[in-house]
Amino acid sequence: MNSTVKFEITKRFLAAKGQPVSGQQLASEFGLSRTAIWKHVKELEEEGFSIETVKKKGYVLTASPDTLQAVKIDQYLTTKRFGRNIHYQVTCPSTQPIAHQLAQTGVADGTVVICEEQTAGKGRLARPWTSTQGKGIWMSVIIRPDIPPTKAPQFTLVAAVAVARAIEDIAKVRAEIKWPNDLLINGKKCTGILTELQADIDRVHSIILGIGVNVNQQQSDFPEEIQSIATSIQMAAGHPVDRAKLVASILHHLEIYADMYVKHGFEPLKILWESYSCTLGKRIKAIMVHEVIEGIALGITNEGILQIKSDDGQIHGIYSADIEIQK
Ligand code: BT5
Repeated sequence: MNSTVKFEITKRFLAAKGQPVSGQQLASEFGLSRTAIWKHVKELEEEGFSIETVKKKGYVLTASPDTLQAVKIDQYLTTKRFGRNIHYQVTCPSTQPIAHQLAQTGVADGTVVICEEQTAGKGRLARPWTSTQGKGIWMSVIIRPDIPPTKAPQFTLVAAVAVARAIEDIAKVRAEIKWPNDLLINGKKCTGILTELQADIDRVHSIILGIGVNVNQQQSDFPEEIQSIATSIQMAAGHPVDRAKLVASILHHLEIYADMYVKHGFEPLKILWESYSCTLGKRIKAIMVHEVIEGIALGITNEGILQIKSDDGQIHGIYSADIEIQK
């Protein structure tokens, strides 16, 4: 859980919002010497926190680094379970394999693996996912719903709605959902979702929900090959966005919607999903591994299957594909 002594002390500094926190009081509260408290303060300074010592009053936190360590997210968390256990790393190849390993050790529902930079971030079908240092949200959420594996793919849609709601709440920017796993702002991709599964034939053990959000990149931060298709929330909002606040909001909505889905199925979420969709009613091309289908996107079923009506009037159910929206 998010609760070492250093975590609790930092939490106290953040909650004080620029007011002094007494070293003596912290020492007696945590059963530590004042020197031990001072050592924690020095460690925090090394991590980029600015802390001033005010005589007879205590320590004042004047600035904190723009990072996604557990304590930064925790100050905004409103959830019961999601994000109450956060594994943070500055850099890692990908948060997905770390989450897969943790899931096998039986960690709690809603455990999060998050980092500042991925050196080998991945998308679907082993495609690369660019994860620039300190500019985005690169996280995997471990969810343990009591559902059969056939009901797992809808979690991509549930997560898409949660992220769209969070972007709207925190940045006041409207993102649209492109079935199945992309969020677009002004037609360009700002979020990708990768849903992976640990299951046996009739029961899900864990869903590893990989969520990548471009938050504070400028266009030049993206590699050339994706500059014309990628965007960030900052590029649309016109100002930087607090990533920790956005993570907390994603987890808030994700917990609500995941619980709703497990309890009531996809139907109540479908209306919400449709309200964010930029796919429905459009002429689209669905590109699958062995087949391409063109037609009008009619809607999604309660199973999350996209229905396309091709020119010959036939209705096709698509489980997963890359979608091109035609002009
Ligand atoms: C996705 O795949 O969109 C799923 C991305 C999931 C990323 C998260 S980050 C945390 C967790 N850890 C991981 O390693 N992954 C997950 P797909 O639909 O296959 O889209 C991949 C395509 O998006 C690439 O082929 C590029 O064209 C494009 N792309 C790559 N990086 C991008 C970025 N940062 N922003 C927008 N588009 C990008």
